[in-house]
Amino acid sequence: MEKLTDIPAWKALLKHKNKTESVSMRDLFAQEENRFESFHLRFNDILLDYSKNRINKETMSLLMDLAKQSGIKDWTEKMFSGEKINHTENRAVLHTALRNRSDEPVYVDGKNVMPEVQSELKKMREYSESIRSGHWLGYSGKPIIDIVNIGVGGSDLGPVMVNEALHPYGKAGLRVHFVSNVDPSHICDTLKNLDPERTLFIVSSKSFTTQDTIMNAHTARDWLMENSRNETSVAKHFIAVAANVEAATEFGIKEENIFKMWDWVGGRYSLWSSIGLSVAIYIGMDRFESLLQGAYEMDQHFRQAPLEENIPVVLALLGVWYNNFYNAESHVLLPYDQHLHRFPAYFQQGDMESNGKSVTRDGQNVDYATGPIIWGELGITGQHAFYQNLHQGTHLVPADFIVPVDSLNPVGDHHLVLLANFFAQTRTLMTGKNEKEAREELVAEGYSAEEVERLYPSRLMSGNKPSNTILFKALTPKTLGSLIAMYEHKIFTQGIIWQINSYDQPAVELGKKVAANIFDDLKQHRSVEHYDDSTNGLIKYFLENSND
Ligand code: G6Q
Repeated sequence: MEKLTDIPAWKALLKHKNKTESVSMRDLFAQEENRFESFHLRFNDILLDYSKNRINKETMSLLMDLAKQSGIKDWTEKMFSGEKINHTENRAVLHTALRNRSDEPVYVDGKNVMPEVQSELKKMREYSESIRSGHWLGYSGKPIIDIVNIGVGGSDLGPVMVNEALHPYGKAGLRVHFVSNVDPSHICDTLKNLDPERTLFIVSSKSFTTQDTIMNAHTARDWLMENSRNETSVAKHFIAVAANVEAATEFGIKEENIFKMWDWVGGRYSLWSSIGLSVAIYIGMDRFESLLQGAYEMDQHFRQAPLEENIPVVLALLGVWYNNFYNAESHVLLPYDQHLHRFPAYFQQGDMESNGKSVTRDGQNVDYATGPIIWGELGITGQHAFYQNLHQGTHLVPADFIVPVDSLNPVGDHHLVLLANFFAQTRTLMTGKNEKEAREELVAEGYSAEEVERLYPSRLMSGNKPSNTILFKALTPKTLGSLIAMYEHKIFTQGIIWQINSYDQPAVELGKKVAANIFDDLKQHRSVEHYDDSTNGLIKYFLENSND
């Protein structure tokens, strides 16, 4: 494998950056009349405007060369066709098979996985309909009204995000709760308001060994037992989603109530599997399938569209441009839709757990930056908080602005005000405010010449801050599916360019192991000396002061 920094396109991009960095976007917009036309793409009802970036046509052409020379198209086919591209775990990466809406078979080790996928979807439909219709009864014969998903990380963030995003489509009278934190407050606060006779727990854990989840599940089961005083109630109130069926059965969940997971689905890509069961119950299976359909259509676009017209590829390349050639260390996601409030958190995991790696596919340490810090918040909230730093701070933070054209709750001018803010921010980030404008503004506000002289520097904004704008018609299950898949493929493309494995997570696993060891020490009240001095000292302090 050729070293990334030796690839001809990489070297050409370095030169190009030095040649073009002094040109501001404001100048570029002044020079090119049709910049929007040149730098926007459309897919179904999604529009990506990437004209407010520090790019010209040559930049994009060189970035496309980088994608080609990195073998994106070949790698894409490898992923879709079930090749074991997660080489450290020797696994295929096939979340795309979970939303494959065609008749095309998908093979893993020579076996078509589609029949199993279809059969799990059928089971999801049966279960979700039975719960939604009130046919599924709790131990005392009452229908279910509260669903609690117990899971963490990839078994939590996806369903949480989608349930929030699609809240307007949820069934009235059903409530979905999520317990992820092993901090007892999370499960205790949740259970406090629930009726054990009408609550269903979904224990979502691919491994079914994650301590946080299993502990929360045990506490939920104890709560149910205390109330029902009947062993058999577990069967009526617990469903599991797990690859480790044996462990789920051992926990006491009936085999027929266990939904399958496969090792070719990574946790942070598992939303499309039965890990999405809480979503299917809440919004109904037809809408869950629309979510899959939206993702499938984006998969087709990613697989088939030429690189230049490929939305995930363009987003990925722009990210590489700032990450590696402008040394931007973070990337911010700014949805302007209340229902998307968990979207940044979801892709914080999706991106950072995938591309936060320092070793290449052939085991070499990288000497360039890989995945950036992903962060974000509802854009409109951020405007009254951290946007000050985006406009006038010293860091370069490329941003994605995301908004629906129509609100699902059209009331008065609310949505127009939201959009006015949305458009104002991307424009101002790009233009900034120059000296002339700052002075004129102060004069218009009535300041004296002397005050203008003193105050104008603090009003200067350098502008030239890059942003992508993503507009879509309305937040429907299908569009949401497409948006999620769009970011997944962006992450994939970047991982290929950076020559890393985006699909393992050794640091997450290490965290689980180290915590399990320390837990044994704490449980046995064992004063320790085998860790570093800081950890030993902290544990000692804890043991001396704990009420346990
Ligand atoms: C995701 C990660 C991680 C994982 C959780 C939960 O890609 O591996 O977030 O999803 O640690 O794991 P289990 O589903 O096995 O409980």
